[in-house]
Amino acid sequence: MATRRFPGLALDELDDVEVRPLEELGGPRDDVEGLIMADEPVPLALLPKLRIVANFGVGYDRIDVAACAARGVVVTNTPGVLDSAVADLAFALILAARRQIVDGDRLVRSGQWGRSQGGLAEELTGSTLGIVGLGRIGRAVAQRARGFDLRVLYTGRRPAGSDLGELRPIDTLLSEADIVTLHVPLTDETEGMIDARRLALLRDGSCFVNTARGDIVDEDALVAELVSGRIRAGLDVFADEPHVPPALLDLPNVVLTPHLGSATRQTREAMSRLVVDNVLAVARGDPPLTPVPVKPD
Ligand code: 8YV
Repeated sequence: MATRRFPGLALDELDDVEVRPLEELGGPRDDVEGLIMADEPVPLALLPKLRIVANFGVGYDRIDVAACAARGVVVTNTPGVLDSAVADLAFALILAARRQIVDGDRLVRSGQWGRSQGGLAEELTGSTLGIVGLGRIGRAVAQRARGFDLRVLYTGRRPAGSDLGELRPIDTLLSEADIVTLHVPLTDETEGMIDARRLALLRDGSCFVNTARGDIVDEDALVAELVSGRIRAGLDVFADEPHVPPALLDLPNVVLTPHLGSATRQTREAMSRLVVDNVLAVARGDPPLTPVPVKPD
């Protein structure tokens, strides 16, 4: 069963796939052995014969992996194939917010160009980029930063001395960077990690970008900082998608996108390929290619 029609031809390699949103499941289904979905809670009680949950995405914060493991259900995700797309979008948001691209677009469309060109933006080249989480996606962001001559600071488990930048404790990174971009998964440790106190550490005029998960940030506190006009932001993710805090909608200092991080044709097709390869492996009785690790309770 797939909760929606995922892109690409790979899905056609699976026989007998029913496309049905989980909320339309109705009752128990003992004919479903594989579930393809995008970071949704798994209705284990309704799917007694389930063998694999193949998540279309790298983040799996809404899947109870331990409960699945206890039932013998394998959970897989799609790491690696979306790093470039997400890093590209992070830079798109950085450039859009920093160079006032959306504001400029509005100015042109409203016929105001000529009367005004808008205020001057802040240059990206040569500024300091803080990467919160130097995992696969964070590293792809750091590599792109080289082309903009950015000084890179990062938090993460990698030892100091990485050639991609300078390791900093998170509070120091937030107060030193001109641009902060989040690339940690949503976990118990990272939920609400960027709280009001940490947001207050951001420098005046700095730019905050989130392509990871909305719940990593105290959204109310972020909205308050943006309403005050003290910082800029590029936001692709929100705490309660597709709900976006109404206070953000008219702000000129925030660029909003609808969770587009992995949304390129190439990446989404690669994600579908990996999803299907995981399902086929488990169907054959082989180990899955990219299983999600089960953490001990
Ligand atoms: C979504 C994502 O899975 O990989 C992730 O963690 O958030 C995205 O790739 C994708 O947008 C499908 O909803």
